Amino acid sequence: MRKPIIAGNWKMNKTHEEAVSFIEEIKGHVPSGNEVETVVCAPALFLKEMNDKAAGSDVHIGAQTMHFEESGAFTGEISPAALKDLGITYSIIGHSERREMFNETDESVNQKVHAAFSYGITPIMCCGESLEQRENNETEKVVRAQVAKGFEGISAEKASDVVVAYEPIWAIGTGKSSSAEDADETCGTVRKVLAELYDQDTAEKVRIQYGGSVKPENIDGYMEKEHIDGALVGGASLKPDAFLKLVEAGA
Ligand code: G2H
Repeated sequence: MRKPIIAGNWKMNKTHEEAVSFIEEIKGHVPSGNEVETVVCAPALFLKEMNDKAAGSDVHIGAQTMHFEESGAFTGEISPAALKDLGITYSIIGHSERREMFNETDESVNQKVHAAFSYGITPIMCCGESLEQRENNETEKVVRAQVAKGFEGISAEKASDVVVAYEPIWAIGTGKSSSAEDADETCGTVRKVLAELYDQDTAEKVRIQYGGSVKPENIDGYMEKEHIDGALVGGASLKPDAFLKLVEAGA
């Protein structure tokens, strides 16, 4: 039985004060960590204080990206060692906005997945096709390649701890969500690829989230699907009441 995982991805939103008061507001109301894993992925500048505020609660704080090197001449980057030092235990890796705007590739995603495990960070590894790829019937091919490369060199034991977020790019922040059936079909493809790369048992353990315009009104349709174990949520994760509804739907 896979434990559902609902993660907010705030992207480049909120002030420091808003970030901290969000945690204050939700932390006493999230369902128990036995029912659902609750993660808030926030801008790096706010992580320490959010994590301090979340201490002792069922809310986990995550980064939105990280570098694969521990330290060095990487101006502006976020070190996985620094995240570990702050007690941060999740990071989104290879979000399509990072792939598109910051030149992240399947190869760097793979390096980051390896680095995440070296620093005790659970990777939330994103994959998903563009509108053009979908229209050319390339969804399976694209997602297959992203997953195969992303997991390269990762042992079966570690692989089962990776969270995969399937986010069709055309559904991100556009208000156009993928139908639950289509999303489940592609999440099923991800699981099939994992079974081929490892074995059925490992594939059954990996949690796969759907992401792309998920909101309180449509999350139930995704959560009831066989291969969907949670959601990575952008816009609708910014308001405490909406986020709490999403987490409750996941439980
Ligand atoms: C997809 C998602 C969060 P939104 O990027 O990762 O954002 O829910 O706003 O489409």
